[in-house]
Amino acid sequence: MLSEPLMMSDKSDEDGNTSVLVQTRPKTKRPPLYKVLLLNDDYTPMEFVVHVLERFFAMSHAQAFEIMLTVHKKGVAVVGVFSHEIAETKVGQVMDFARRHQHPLQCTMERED
Ligand code: TYC
Repeated sequence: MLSEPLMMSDKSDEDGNTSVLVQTRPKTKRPPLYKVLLLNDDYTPMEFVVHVLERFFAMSHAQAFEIMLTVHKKGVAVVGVFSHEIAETKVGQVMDFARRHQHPLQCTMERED
């Protein structure tokens, strides 16, 4: 939605004084979105990463395998875009799951511009 003031009228009275009525639109600023990033490392098994993507990011096996390979080759990939609260939850779930399985997998979040 536009956030600039909306000019409604511009009238002058009997003395020639002008007044401007300005209606500002209600500010409905959307909250920022956050990218959840998965980072490559040399030790986490590929199958574990695929499982993480299926389990926490609702990806199909084929989708999960593709993203896992992207991270493996490029070092990092965006695995989803969420509100701050959901992104934090996803990062926490992945980090906790990796830690419990003693894998060094890293997951972070980054504000979208
Ligand atoms: N590089 C890891 C390996 O060769 C696989 C891997 C992929 C690890 C993606 C982390 O986010 C990751 N076993």
